[in-house]
Amino acid sequence: MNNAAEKKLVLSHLWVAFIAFVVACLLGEYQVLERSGLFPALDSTRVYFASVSTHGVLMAFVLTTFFIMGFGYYVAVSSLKQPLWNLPLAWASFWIALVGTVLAAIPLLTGNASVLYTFYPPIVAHAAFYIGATLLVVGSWLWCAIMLVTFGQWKKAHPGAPVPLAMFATAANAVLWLWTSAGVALEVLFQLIPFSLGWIDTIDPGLARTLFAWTLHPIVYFWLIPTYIAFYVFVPKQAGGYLFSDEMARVAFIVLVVFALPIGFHHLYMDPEQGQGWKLLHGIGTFVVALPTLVTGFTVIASLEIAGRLRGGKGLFGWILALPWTNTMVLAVILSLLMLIFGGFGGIVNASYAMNAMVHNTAWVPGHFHLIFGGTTIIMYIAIAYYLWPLLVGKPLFSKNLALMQLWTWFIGMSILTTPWHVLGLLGQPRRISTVVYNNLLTLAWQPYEFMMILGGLVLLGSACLLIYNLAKTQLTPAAETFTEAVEYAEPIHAVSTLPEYLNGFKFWNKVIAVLMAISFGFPILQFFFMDTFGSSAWGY
Ligand code: HAS
Ligand code: CU1
Repeated sequence: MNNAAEKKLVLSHLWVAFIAFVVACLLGEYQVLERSGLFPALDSTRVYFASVSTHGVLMAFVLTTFFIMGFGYYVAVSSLKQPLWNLPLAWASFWIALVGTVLAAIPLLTGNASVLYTFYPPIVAHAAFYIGATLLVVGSWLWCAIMLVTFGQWKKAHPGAPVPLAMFATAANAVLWLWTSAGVALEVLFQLIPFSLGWIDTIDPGLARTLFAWTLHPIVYFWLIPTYIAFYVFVPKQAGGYLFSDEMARVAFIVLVVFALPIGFHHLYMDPEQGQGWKLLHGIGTFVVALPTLVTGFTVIASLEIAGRLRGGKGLFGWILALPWTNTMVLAVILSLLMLIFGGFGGIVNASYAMNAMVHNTAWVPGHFHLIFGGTTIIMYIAIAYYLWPLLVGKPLFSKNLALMQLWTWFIGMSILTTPWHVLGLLGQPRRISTVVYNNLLTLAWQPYEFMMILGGLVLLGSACLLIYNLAKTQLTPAAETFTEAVEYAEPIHAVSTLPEYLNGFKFWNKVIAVLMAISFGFPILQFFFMDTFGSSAWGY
């Protein structure tokens, strides 16, 4: 990418993402301190829930959306080697999303939107929160349009040619996000905004939770796709090898997109508003969507093995030691995969209908998603930042050692934070509570784990600060010499010269998604319009 204007666009997005990230890490540490009950001066239910709502929104919506948009622009321009379609629209999208974020932040920080990042009614926030969140989503929709138009233009100019894998996956994410966000958009526009403005007196939480479940599963893959893009298109090259299979990667992205959507009821297993048959159907789909992750694990580890052997690694596991562990991208992928083993295992436990009863609404669930989102997913966002920053600012990374230390501390901190969280869940600690001081016996049993979590959070906060320091220093330190490195995308072992259209575009898959969504959500949503609903009154702020 040579154009300074495009680099500025990408950097602006990534800075917003990482500033949100570090603020959210600070809030996270406050939360484990407050919840532990060990510091009576901090005790405050009101501040706790304002903080945890802000933390969740910053991590799950602001960090992710801005990172995905910025990275998407970079991939589009650098992999397709063409200027971005409609730079002014991209800036408009940035500002709309940023204004939305600020608008939502005001009620969040003043305790008027303590509804957590899932904002389930009947708890209700100040309308500014929902309107702000809507603007963030509208900004991201413009990004989707830019990605898909760019994708289409390239295909038109190169008839029959395979779209570069990085852009194929980015466009897949844009398609996924348009489908994904429709559920929550319906909920916010027709239920939450009118409710928070007092235009309607009651709300149907069952319908709201169903619409949110439409969004809640696929959104996690919207967050995950940049991580998988790095796995496939950066890691093999950085490790000194080749991508094991380009086609397999496309299949994984397609299955991820198609099956992420019709399965959200695994978040509603313990809810009363949907029947068991529908839950079972969604449960089966959930196991299907674990497959692309297994395929991804296989392909990435195979690519790493190729690299390890090319570097002289011998024997069954000797190739692992031969990998360049001091390359930030390679270290990050190893740590990411390690966290995926247990993070994914936790997901499979959650997805198993009967076992879900054991862990639902316990501390196990935040344990699961901090490990697989904060760990597996975010460590690759960080690795992408270390890789792109020098290319964006035209200077070498300020300190590679600091970066390696930061990745290790992120991994160690996340392990210290999430292992006790899982255990606490199995011990029966509920999630979403502002204090763990229940009665003497429970408090005693939980306390050692609470200590560990405070320590884990502290390590993570330190690690996040190291990241920001390194990125800021990279950008602000005057360059000693001109920096000429360019982005390098991995080559597959077997180059692809032609591809069937269904592996090179999404027209067919959109139709499949439409059918699957009609089957899996049609009746469950329509039923609400054919039954007597009494609705709930507002609760909260
Ligand atoms: Fe999840 C709840 C099921 C993946 C995020 N999940 C959540 C929530 C979030 C979240 C945020 O079925 C909380 C929502 C809320 O607040 O209520 N999740 C799954 C399943 C998967 C899964 C089946 N989740 C994710 C990802 C997330 C994420 C990815 C974010 C990025 N999740 C659930 C369920 C719930 C849930 C239920 C509801 C719980 C409840 O009751 O509320 C799957 O995609 C996971 C598949 C992954 C695997 C792992 C394969 C392992 C591999 C690693 C191999 C590595 C090796 C090491 C061998 C099966 C591929 C190599 C080493 C070297 C050195 C080379
Ligand atoms: Cu899910």
